[in-house]
Amino acid sequence: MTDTQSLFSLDVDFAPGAIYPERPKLLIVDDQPVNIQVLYQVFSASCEVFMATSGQQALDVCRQKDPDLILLDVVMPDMDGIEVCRKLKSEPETRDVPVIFVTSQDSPEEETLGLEVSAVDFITKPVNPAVVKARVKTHLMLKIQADALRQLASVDGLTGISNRRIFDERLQVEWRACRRTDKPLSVIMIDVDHFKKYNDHYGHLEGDACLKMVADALKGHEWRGRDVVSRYGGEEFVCLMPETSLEPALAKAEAIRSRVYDLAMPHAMSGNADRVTISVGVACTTPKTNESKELLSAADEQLYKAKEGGRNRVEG
Ligand code: GH3
Ligand code: MG
Ligand code: MG
Ligand code: MG
Repeated sequence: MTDTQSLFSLDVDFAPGAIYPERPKLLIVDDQPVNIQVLYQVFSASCEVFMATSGQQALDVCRQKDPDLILLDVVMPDMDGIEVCRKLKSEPETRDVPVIFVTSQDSPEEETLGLEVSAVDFITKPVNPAVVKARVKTHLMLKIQADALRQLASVDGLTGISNRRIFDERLQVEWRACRRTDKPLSVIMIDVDHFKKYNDHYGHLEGDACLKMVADALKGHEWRGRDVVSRYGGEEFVCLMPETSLEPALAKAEAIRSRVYDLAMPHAMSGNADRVTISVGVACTTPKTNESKELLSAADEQLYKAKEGGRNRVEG
């Protein structure tokens, strides 16, 4: 492989659907600029290279740039590579980035310690360009494969929004965060009205298209960074709004309901509306216990009330 070729020019097709980035993002960390220079020359043609000369800078650049792989020096004055790696692995945003240690400390103890803090590989200085390139390529491929699997496991195939697994995970995280900070947490539950009749009348494929339209209407709203919008199952959707009290959550729910109404998707069997409508239940609490499921049950109860009250409405 020459320097001007993509690292993936010898594509091995291990991840169905995996898209190899044209220029994978590589972070090189070393307190000696001359060492960075050596690695930069190996990778600058095939990767987008970021550099850091201290442990703290490495953490900052990693959070900002979201690299696909890190080449990490071990011995550094402020924070050594082992500590940097521990910190990266303890944060959800950075824990999946593979770390390869590059160090002159080549004792078995050092290597063991490196692997114990979840580094994927260990390369000793002075580096051999062909070897470091081959190892980086292998770990980049594994990273891309893992990204593809993570994507498959978190996105709903029909609508492209996150699935229930992600929602349940985020609910746990945000429940704990709001409990710690004494902030309210709101949930909006959405259910398409008379959807069984829709399928029966228009067919299952049209039903699928309808669910996609509803999901797009949800996605199209302005959400805040920590909000989560998921397909909860079947024709049910759910939104999580951390640090949001009942009133703004109700306003959001009403905006969603009217947006779906305004899509005016024909539904001949919907009763009065003649179009696809949704019923929405909203609940809010400031978490005090461990029982996050109570918030979902409360939203579900409100959803039931909206159905009982004649559908195409918000309760909370
Ligand atoms: P209600 O107004 O009380 O909610 O009535 P409903 O008919 O919407 O509720 P019900 O739970 O009886 O029916 C939900 C229907 O949603 C039944 C199921 O076939 C359909 N459904 C669930 N998932 C999918 C899907 O992925 N695609 C399609 N087309 N239909 C689905
Ligand atoms: Mg060093
Ligand atoms: Mg339902
Ligand atoms: Mg329904």
